Amino acid sequence: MEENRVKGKIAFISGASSGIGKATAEKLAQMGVNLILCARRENILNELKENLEKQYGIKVKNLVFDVRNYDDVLKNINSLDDEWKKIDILVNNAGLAVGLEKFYEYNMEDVDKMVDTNIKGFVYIANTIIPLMLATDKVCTIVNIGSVAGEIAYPNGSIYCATKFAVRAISDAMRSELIDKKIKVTNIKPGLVDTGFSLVRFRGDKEKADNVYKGIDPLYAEDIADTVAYIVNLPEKIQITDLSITPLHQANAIHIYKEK
Ligand code: NDP
Ligand code: 8X3
Repeated sequence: MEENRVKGKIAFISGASSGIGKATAEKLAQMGVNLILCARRENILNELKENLEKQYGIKVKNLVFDVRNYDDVLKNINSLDDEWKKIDILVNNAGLAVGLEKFYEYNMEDVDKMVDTNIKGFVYIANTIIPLMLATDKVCTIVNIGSVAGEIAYPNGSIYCATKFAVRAISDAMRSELIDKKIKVTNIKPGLVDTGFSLVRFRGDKEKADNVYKGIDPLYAEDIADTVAYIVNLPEKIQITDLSITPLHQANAIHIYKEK
């Protein structure tokens, strides 16, 4: 096995109760990383904490809050003990799509949900954690979960795509601003990953959600978790800036081959 450079470090993962965030928590726990897990669903986080601590002998701290509420972001992160504030790794992952509709047919509640979670919540988390990372004087890594939707906008995905274009823009600016500091910034852009994502997008309609992954062998959350683990475990001097990752038959957000 490759050298483990992350054992004993601290990772903060937003959106850790499902999909990519949950799989990343499991993968990093397996590598001996202590975890701060954030999401709104407390019961899932509690169960995850119990399992990971028991199975891997690591420490887990759960923070139950909505990333859209800046006061709660500040209150929760600032209330961490000094030892927990020494965060080495941030996986800024919490996000969602709601609806797949023509731009002029979106209702503003759904627009607000996507913008408030994927852009504002994303900013609130990074903005609060970066000063903590700078204070540690250690080499830290921020992994921002963007999307292939942040490279090419597809029909009926205007708002979601815009939020992921924003993740890409902010990641680029962040990386440049931190150029003389010890913080690496990676923007991972996954394609189709079979998680809770489509069920949320289609408001619980399982048939519509399953249809997204029909005729193609999609990625799974564990595939992205392995990629995150690879990135954060690199030698200190190596930074992956951008990384698109798709299933075999997906070229980008709009070009997907599906078997009939
Ligand atoms: P899931 O729906 O499985 O997971 C989303 C996670 O985000 C959950 O843990 C959810 O927790 C959390 N979350 C959502 N809203 C909030 C909020 N307001 N406050 C706190 N946590 C929140 O989807 P994925 O794992 O697929 O999505 C993770 C990220 O990956 C997203 O940013 C998504 O855009 C991105 N992505 C997904 C792709 C895919 O095909 N699946 C492809 C490319 C990118 P809870 O509900 O408990 O709060
Ligand atoms: C999620 C992948 O292609 O459905 O970001 O937008 S896609």
